[in-house]
Parts: sequence; C-alpha cells; structure tokens
Amino acid sequence: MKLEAVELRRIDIPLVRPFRTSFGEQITRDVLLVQASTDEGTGWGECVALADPVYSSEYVAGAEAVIADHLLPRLFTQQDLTARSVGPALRGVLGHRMAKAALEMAVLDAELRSYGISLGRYLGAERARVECGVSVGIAPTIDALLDEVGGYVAQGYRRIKLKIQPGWDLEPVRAVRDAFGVDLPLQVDANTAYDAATAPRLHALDEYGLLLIEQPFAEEDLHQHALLARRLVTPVCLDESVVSAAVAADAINRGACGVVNIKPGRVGGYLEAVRVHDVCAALGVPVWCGGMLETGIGRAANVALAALPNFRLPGDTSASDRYYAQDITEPFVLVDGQLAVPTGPGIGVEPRLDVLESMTTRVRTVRP
Ligand code: OSB
Ligand code: MG
Repeated sequence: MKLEAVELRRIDIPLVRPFRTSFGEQITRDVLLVQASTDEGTGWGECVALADPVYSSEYVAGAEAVIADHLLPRLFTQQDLTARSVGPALRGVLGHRMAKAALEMAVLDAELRSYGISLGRYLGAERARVECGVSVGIAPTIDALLDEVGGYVAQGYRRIKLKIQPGWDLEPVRAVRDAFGVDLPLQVDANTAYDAATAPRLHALDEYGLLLIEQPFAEEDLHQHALLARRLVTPVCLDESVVSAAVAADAINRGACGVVNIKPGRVGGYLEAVRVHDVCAALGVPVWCGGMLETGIGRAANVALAALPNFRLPGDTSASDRYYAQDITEPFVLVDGQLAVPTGPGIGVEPRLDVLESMTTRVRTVRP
C-alpha cells in the first residue's frame, strides 16, 4: 500500500460521569482519531493518550505533534506499506508508543478492509464474545460508590474494578464486599499511587479475596512490585510498567507480576499486544484487556484482541453507555455480561460522520 494522506481529528466527547483516579479526574475525553487514506482504501485509528501526561508521559497534543512531525514523514516514504512494516519504519523514533499505535491501527484497518478480513480473525481471536468488567472511579462517598457498583452489577458486568489510592482503599473494598458478598469478582487498581512507605496498607487488602491488585507502584519500579508479590496471596498485575513484550517477560521472570493488563496503545500497537499476549501465555501468565476510555473505534479493536485465548479474565471493555451517552460508532451493548466481537472487515465499525462533526474541535490533513 501507499499512504496518501492522514487526517488527524481531535474530538471532545463528554463522559456520562466524571472518572476519578489517583492521577486525576476526567470529565470529557479529548480523543485523537486518525484516518489513513491509502491507494487500497482508508482505515481508522484511535490514539489512547489522555489530555494530560498523568497516566503516562504521552498526552494527546504531543501525540498529534509527533505523528505529524516525526512519524508520518517516515511512513510517507514507504513504497510497500503494510501494518507489519509500520513498527520497523518508526523504530528511529524513541518512545511515543501511543502515537505509533494509533498510526499502526489505521494502516492495519485499511489493509484488512482491502483483504476483507476482520481484525479478530487476523489477530487470532477464538471467541465470538468477550466477558466484560467495569472500572469504577474514586467516588465522593462510600454510599455513592455502592450505588454505582450496584448499578453495574445489575447490568450484568462480570467483575468490578475499584480505583484506589492511600486513604481510599480498605474502606471501599470492605464496603463493597459487605454489600455484594465474597462471590463478586473484585479487583483494585492504584495507578502507581503507593510507595515503600504506604505499601503496608496493601498487605491488609490480602484478606478480601481480590482477583488482583493492579499497578500499586511506579512504572519503573519492578522491584517494589516483586517484593509485594512475594508477600501477598493476591496476584499483582502490571499495567503502566508493561510497555513491550520484552518488559512483560522481564517482569514475569523477576516475579513482579502474576497477571498482565494489555493495552495496545501502551505497548505500541495491536501487533505488539499480540506478542505480549504470546509471551505471557508461554510463561503461564493470564492477561486481560485494559481500557483507556476508548470510543467505539478503539473499543472495537480491543474487543477483537480480548477474544484471543490467553485473555482469561474479564477486561475493562465495558459497553459504550458506561462512558458516553452518544458514542461515535453504533454503540457496543452489554448482553449477558459480554460484548460481541465485530465480524466485518478491519475493525468492523465506522464512525458516524454527523456525530463526529458535531464533536470535532480540530482537524488537519497531513500529506507527503
Ligand atoms: O489504569 O486502567 C487504567 C482509564 C484511563 C487510564 C488508565 C486506566 C483507566 C481505567 C478505565 O481504569 C478503563 C476503561 O474502562 O476504559
Ligand atoms: Mg490500570
């Protein structure tokens, strides 16, 4: 394929409720969408970088800039562009995995549409539906938290993930256990909010039968995670730390985690995400699909990935209405706690252009 032009479109899409984590509060989602035009047709990508560099060092305006100024010039010179050649072509640019992932996704979508193959089939999906969990933000009060969790349980979500931070950890976990019982599949995510001094608070979580504790310590601190994993019965799961298949293997071999959260954007794309999946499978470590509050574009691709065999825990692949009153694609609807894997060519969904227009804050087209 030859890349002819790329449209970089920023949209502002309001969340149905504020999403609070240890790193801040999201009220709307500032999303960068990428539409790649090639001589074989077009494809869509979604960049998962947040508005601010608070989850990782990437942020949406930076991703837009690095795509336009550093990544696209390297792709426009490729005479035989395929999704598999995107990574090697961009190797000279360090980091910026979320930006690279968005471009690779758009090229992959265009390529698969030209073959008439779905992303799920291409990646190796083995299920038609995936089990869904939901990530619940830090609430203003315990009562508000129980209300929110109760709503998700009633909708049929297969597991609940509570966002925690020092001071909002034992109390919410205990309250949710007391209200919903020991059989509710429950896990927590700290987004790096703990350190050696506050780690003892996490030891006390071990008696609540959690599925896992996600990323308590800093991205670079595999050692602290390994110390915790040695002390706890509850598995330690890594999110932020796992930026590649090589790091996943290293973390597992050091005993820093027993479960891995896979986010394609964080590892540089869907192809590397499959490599993370494979290396974890080879080492006997289950994975699950994380989320970055994606629109239907990113969600479609995540659901396809989550249908691979080593995705053995419910993902943060919630239904569209958990995030947005109006998604930009046909909404993903929860049925019996599951979402259906799209079967159409490429990612299998398209944005509704009228909805997209109404949410667009900025658009630019980059050409060779
Ligand atoms: O750490 O998993 C995370 C959202 C934004 C950034 C980081 C995280 C999250 C979530 C929500 O937990 C996942 C989702 O439902 O998309
Ligand atoms: Mg996380």
